[in-house]
Amino acid sequence: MSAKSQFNDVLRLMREHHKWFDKSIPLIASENIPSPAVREALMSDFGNRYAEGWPGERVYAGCIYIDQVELICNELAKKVFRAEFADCRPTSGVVANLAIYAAFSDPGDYMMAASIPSGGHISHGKKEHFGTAGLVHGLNIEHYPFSKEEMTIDVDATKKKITEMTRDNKPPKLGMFGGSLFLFPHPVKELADFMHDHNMYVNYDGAHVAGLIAGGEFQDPLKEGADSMTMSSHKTLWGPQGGIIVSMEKHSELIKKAIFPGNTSSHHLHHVAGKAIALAESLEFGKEYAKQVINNAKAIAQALAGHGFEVLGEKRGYTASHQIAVDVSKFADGGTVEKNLEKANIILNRQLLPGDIKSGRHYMHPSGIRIGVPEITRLGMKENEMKEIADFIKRVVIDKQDPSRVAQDVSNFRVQFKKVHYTFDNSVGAYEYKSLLGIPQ
Ligand code: DSN
Repeated sequence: MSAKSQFNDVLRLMREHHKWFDKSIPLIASENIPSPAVREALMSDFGNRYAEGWPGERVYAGCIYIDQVELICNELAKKVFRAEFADCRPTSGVVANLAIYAAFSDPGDYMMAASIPSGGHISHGKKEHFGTAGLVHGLNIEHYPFSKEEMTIDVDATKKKITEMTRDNKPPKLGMFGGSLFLFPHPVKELADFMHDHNMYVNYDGAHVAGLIAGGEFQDPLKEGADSMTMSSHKTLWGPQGGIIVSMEKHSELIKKAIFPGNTSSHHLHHVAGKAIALAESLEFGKEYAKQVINNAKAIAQALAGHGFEVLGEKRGYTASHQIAVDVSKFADGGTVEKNLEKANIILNRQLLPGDIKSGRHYMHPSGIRIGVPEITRLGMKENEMKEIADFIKRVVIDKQDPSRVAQDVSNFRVQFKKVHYTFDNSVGAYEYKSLLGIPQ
């Protein structure tokens, strides 16, 4: 195959991807659709430059405009997250977590975190599972005791575990809250003082829920006692892919050094511009959006439960966040369900649920699926649409209808939802392909 035909293939495949998402229902909990302004930032020349260091103290020339944008970005992040200090340079949530590990711990130290089936993220993981914390920073990980019924960390059992670890000469240095399967707030205010009294630092990984925290509709980790909060800039917060750290001022110097030179060189300046735009949108529209996200997540949970699905967290109203977890094992394994729904243009991911590893389930065939509503909410969908989506899911998973038939109905349903909402300018379609080469869509 010639280089020119592969060049053309890439351009064609990107257009195909846009067309597909334009007629699909995107339900991946860790994704969102950025505004046209964020997409414009990603196309700018900022992405071709270097700006190592802090604004005004760069290692490179050529940063006059870049510095101004980065300062705006940090100011906005402080305002949005009600923080004394913000640094928008981490290039991802994983890099943000690595910077916190470097700032607050040494290799060989112990960290408390949630296990993957209890919602923890790979970047909090053990070395033997190739998790970032263990593999890259050499941390030893101990998992929080977790209550499946409450779908959150068990406070009393955690205090007992920290006490025992301290007694056994394995005192934890860092408590990591937050994660990827994240239905209800974690007990930061219940545990932060206890952890500080045990000489621990407390970080909250708000990758998933940053947009909800920005809108004031989830917990407020820094107020509740966390030393720092790491996050992704592209999940419920609707920016470009990347990371942000916010903290108290007293930790700022440690964190800055841990980010540069510790964990970044180029910090993807087009993404910093995009983060600034997303944060400005969040300041203006974030509260209304966060409320609707949570209402939508509750509505889809109720509709699915009404169809006979086992939605986790029933006792607590299924969810207080942007996502729900569904045990689909009485119909098929999560991997099969994910694949069948994808054929119907309903895009979500399979999910390990608490107890899955113990019962010998592989992550390719877990018992669950995870459904997130950040992207469909940004497309303007509300509670009624959640019922329609639950019907589509039932038709594929329970009624075993031909997914291609459902895909047609999904495509018709999507016709009314082509624009990004909660932004200053949505003149370009959400998934409209804008070609610099003048290639028609
Ligand atoms: N693993 C991703 C998720 O929660 O989907 C986040 O990095």
